[in-house]
Amino acid sequence: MDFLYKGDVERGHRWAALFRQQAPELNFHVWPDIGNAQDVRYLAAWIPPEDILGQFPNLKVLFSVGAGIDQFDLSIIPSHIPVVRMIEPGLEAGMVQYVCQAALSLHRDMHKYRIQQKQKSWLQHAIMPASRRRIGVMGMGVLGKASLSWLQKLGFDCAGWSRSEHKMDGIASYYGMDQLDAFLVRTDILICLLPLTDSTRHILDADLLSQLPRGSMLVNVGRGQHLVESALLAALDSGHIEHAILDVLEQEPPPSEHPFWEHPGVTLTPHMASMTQPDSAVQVVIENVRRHQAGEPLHGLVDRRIGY
Ligand code: NDP
Ligand code: OXD
Repeated sequence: MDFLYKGDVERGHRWAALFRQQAPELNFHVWPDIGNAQDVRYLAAWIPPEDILGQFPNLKVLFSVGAGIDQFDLSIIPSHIPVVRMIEPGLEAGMVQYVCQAALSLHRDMHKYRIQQKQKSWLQHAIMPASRRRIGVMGMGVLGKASLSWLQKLGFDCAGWSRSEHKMDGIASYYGMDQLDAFLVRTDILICLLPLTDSTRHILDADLLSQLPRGSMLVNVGRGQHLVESALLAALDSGHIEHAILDVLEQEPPPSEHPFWEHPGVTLTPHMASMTQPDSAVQVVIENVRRHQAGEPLHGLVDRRIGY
C-alpha cells in the first residue's frame, strides 16, 4: 500500500524518514518518484497532480499538505474520496506567532518607525494601552481561535467573526453576513484567517474596507484572493487604511511592477506566516491513515458542501 507526497521536496524527505520510523508498513514516495501508480492509496499534495484519478485509479484519501484546500478543484474529485485538510500543532504555533507579531507591530507603530529611520527622524509616538486596541479576526476556525486566545493574553480587546456561532470567554463573537457590519465598525486591526471559498473570494472589497474605522489596519494571512487589491490601494492612498501587512497576494510572487512592493503603507512577507511542520504533521497524517483503515472518521475532513 503506497503513500505519495507531492510538495516541497526537502520537507518530503523528512516526511519519508518519519514514515519509515512510524508507519513502515506503508511504501512512501516523494514526487516525482511515484512508484507504481496503481498502488497509490494515499496522496498528500500542495499543488495536486493533473488528472488525479486518471493517474491514481485506486486512490482512497486526498490530504492537503496545508490548512487550505483551495488548490484542489473539488468538482473533479469523486465524492467517494475524502479530502482532508491539515490540522497540526506546528502549523497552529507558526500562525499564532505571525499573527501576534503582526498585531504587536501595528499596535506599537513599527511601520511608522521604519519610515522615520529612513528619514533620520527620532520621534516618539504615544503608546495606546492594548486594552483599547480592538482586534477583529475573520475566521474562528483552528487558526483563528488559537490566534484570538493569544491576542487576548496580550491584553487586546478581541472579537471574531465566522459563518456559524462560536463562543469564547472574553471575546466578542459575531457570525453571518448580518453581523459583519457590527464586527467591522469595532475593529482597529482586521486579521483575515478565512479559507478561500466561493463565499469568501474578494470579501475584503471596497465596501468592507469602508466600514472599518478611519485609520484602521489590515493583516491578510488567509489567501490573496480574499482581497481586492485595487480597493486596498485606494483605501491606503486616501488614508482610510493606515497600514496593511500582507502574507498572501493574488499573484505569488507579485510581478516586479506591482505597486505593493514600494508602497509605504504595505508590509509584504512571502506566504510564510506558517508552514506545516513535518515532525508534528506526520503523526497526524499517520493517525488519519489508520483511522481510514479502521473505518473511523477522519480529523480535518473537508465538508464539500461548504468548501472547507
Ligand atoms: P478552519 O476551517 O478551521 O476555519 C475556517 C473559519 O472560517 C471557520 O471559523 C469558518 O466558520 C470561517 N468561515 C468560512 N467561511 C466563512 C464565511 N463565508 N463567512 C464567515 N466565516 C467563514 O480553517 P483554519 O483556521 O485551519 O485555516 C484558515 C485558513 O488560513 C486556511 O484555509 C488558509 O487559507 C489560511 N492559512 C494561511 C497560511 C499562511 O501561511 N498564510 C497558513 C495556514 C493557513 P465556521 O466556524 O462557522 O465554520
Ligand atoms: C496553508 C498555507 O494553507 O501554508 O497551510 O497557506
